[in-house]
Amino acid sequence: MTKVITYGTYDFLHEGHIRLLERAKALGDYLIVGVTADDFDMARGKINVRQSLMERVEAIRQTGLADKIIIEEYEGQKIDDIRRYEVDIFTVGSDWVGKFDYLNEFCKVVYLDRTEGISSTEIRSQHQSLRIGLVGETNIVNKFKNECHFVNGIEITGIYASSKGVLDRELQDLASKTEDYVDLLKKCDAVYIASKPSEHYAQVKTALESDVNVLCESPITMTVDQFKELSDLAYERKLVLMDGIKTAYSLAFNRMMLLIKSGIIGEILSVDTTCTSLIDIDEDNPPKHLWNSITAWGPTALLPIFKIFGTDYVQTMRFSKPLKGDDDFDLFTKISFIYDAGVASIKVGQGVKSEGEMVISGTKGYVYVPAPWWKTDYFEVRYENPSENKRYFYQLEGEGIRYEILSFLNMIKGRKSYNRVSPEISRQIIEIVGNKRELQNGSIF
Ligand code: C2G
Repeated sequence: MTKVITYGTYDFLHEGHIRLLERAKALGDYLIVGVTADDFDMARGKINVRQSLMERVEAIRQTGLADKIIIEEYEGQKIDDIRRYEVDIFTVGSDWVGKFDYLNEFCKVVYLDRTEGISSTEIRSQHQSLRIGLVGETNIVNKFKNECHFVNGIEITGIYASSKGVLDRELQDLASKTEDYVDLLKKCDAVYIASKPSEHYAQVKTALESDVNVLCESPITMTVDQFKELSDLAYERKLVLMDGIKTAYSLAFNRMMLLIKSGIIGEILSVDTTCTSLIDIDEDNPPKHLWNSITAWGPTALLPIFKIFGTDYVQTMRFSKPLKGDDDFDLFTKISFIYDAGVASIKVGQGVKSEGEMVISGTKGYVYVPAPWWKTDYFEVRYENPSENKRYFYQLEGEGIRYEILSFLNMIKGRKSYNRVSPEISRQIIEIVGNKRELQNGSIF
């Protein structure tokens, strides 16, 4: 007798799950189905599981496909189960390719093709998965795809990318199945756009016109007028247009914001943020229109400033230096903001390196967030007397992307309170990032 085992959460059991169970059963004579316990899902970082363990087990039982149902409660249990039940084949969907190869030591491992875009019925019915399409060709798309696996109720339908170079195998395979952008939109309820900033406007517009919700890497557009047009369009069509700044969804960042608003460092007088990265720049072939210092880092660096002081600054002073041989590529920018209540500054570089920290200074103490502050799980509140200093640590799951995806999902379901970047902040980010005067060598404006 060939024994097969498979595992899953099986939240609101759907056709994709059932097809997988049928094919798993067909691999042998006896099927064991492991259903994840709530605690185990929490420990493995899976969020948004809506049904209780009992409901999920009952749904599996009703399919009549499982000869035995077990509960998966701990990391490493799969090895124990395979041994205990003398399993011959372990199987799971192709979204896990490679992840369970280590079980080959104990039994045969088979990855079965997932059922993509499981249903064409509207996600507005509460339990339907959200079918999401990816757009873009930067590494962040790989990260985003990986994070989608942790958010229950999300299905990746496909990816549209102008080049496939940096995409991982799974995405390259998906990309080769997508004919064009409009074709992708037809199969989606939502898209995540991480293409070049110059392409955002047209892509967001086409998506909204196709009744598809949009999460777009910040800046959403390069001009305030375009942003207004797209916001109005989203509003008219009752769609979500969300600004993708992952730091806004990090737990530590949000807790820190609440703490300083509660007065823990007194009145705030200054906020200073630095975000830089070194990239390979081919001087013979300048990276025209790619993410430069202000487009790649500006939105993140500006976020805490606008959240703390608002967007009503009195004056700015800016120093920008372009890449040699490409006046369009902003290599380094420093901007100072003067507010009635205090001052702030951002320092961003793409091809320049500095200490990526954030310091928020107040009348009673200061907050120090070490580099890289934009994906922090840790910060310190420091006082004159160091014995009063406090350290805070919050687990950061997936650089904030996981919670960004969950917020997007909740906003689509009509829960506006999940938005962490107000339209006013998005608008003001575009105002700053899109303010592209002729960049002369080291211009000040
Ligand atoms: N699945 C599928 N098609 C879908 C959705 C899911 O074939 N459209 C498969 C998954 O690949 C998995 C099973 O159905 O094999 C259960 O999916 P989930 O409930 O999402 O569980 P998952 O998080 O994949 O857990 O220890 C847990 C297991 O590792 C898998």
